[in-house]
Amino acid sequence: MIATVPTEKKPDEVPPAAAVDGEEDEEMEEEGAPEAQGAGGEGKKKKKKKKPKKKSKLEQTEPPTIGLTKLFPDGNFPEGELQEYKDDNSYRTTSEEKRYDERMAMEDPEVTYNNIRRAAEVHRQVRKYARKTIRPGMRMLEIADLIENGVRNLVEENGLESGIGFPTGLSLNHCAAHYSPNSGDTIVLGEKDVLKVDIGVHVKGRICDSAFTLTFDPTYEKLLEAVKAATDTGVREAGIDVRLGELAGYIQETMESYEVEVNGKVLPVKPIENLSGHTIAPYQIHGGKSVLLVKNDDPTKMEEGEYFAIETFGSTGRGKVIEQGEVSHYARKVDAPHVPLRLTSAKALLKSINKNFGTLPWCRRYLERAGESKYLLALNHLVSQGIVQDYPPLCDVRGSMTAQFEHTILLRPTRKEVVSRGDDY
Ligand code: 57R
Ligand code: CO
Repeated sequence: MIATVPTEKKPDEVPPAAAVDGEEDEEMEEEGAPEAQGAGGEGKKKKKKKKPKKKSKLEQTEPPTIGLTKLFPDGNFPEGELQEYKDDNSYRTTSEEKRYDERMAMEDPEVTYNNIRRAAEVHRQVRKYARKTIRPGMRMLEIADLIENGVRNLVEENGLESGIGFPTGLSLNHCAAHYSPNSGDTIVLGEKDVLKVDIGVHVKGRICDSAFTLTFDPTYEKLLEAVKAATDTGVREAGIDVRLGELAGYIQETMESYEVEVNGKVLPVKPIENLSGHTIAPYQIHGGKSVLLVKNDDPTKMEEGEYFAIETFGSTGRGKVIEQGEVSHYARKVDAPHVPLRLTSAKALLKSINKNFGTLPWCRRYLERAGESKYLLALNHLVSQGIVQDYPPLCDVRGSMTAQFEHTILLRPTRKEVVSRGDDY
């Protein structure tokens, strides 16, 4: 079960092959030393039966359990889909200077693309298993566990060095983002549900943020198609010096060119106006720049070296979300104020948050997994003091349906790399 990435591979750029469908490499081994060659060829060497050399081909298991450093022993992880810059940045593809900059980047452990590529390969392998395993009738807690166990195994979770990038998003139907089950959650996935699966994987703080939508009946297929196309437009039109407000316009245009027929009623697909893609910084899921989904006059430009999460959300409702329901998602603010905490339990909880998560987002289940209990009072105190940000579920009107697709892209000096691209989306 190995995901292969569709990239226009230059022969010299073939990534190290991970185990592929187990066929034996017929590396032939000649048994024994060759005999002396007689003049007349007599004593010609009798060809002994070639014994195929057993080469151990490590294959990922189901459920996925093998750490990827075992599958990519030389530490080189598959490159993502490459897309060349357009217009007055197309020179970059062949620019000696830019290619030099990239070689330097690869040598610098802080910048090397192998961290995000390792995170992306974990993402591909875990979502491949999730897509074929998630079925109606499963509890949301069960679905969260199968995804998170896969991520922890394959990224070889190791404190803040490598692990889960943010809470597994499993938002349903009219809810578009920031829902994950809390302990005791009894919600069961239904036949008619539209499920957004948003998975985060990090290596040394480089977070691969990618999401897809699952449905189990055809009613909303067109909605998924619209959002997948809008995200692909965003990925294609993104590039160095591109203005965020303009990029939003291209996304909106694609999204609004679709409609969905639901029980005989034709509904327009609306981009959700108050959700967005975002830059990603080391250990920081939202790097400060937002890529909205409706045309606007934000002149902010995309810059070389930036990591972007290009994600779009489409809805059959108002195309606007509000905060609704019990909170599961939290993150310590990057620039949290250093206020004296009267509540000692809050001081202890903050210590645990800094140790286990730093500024990476987390949910209540991860806090409990880190050994915390009866923490809600202290947690709400940290939120009220502005030290921790809470992220309630974001939902459009009840009865509407929302979908999401998301990729992480790198604006490398020579070209754009869609690092989370797979053969699924
Ligand atoms: O990517 C606490 C998380 N993010 C997980 C992901 O867009 C994020 O609100 C943040 O766990 C915290 C949004 N945009 C406004 C700024 C206009 C949402 C929706 C997409 C999502 C989940 C996101 C958003 N904001 N930050 C990343
Ligand atoms: Co995101």
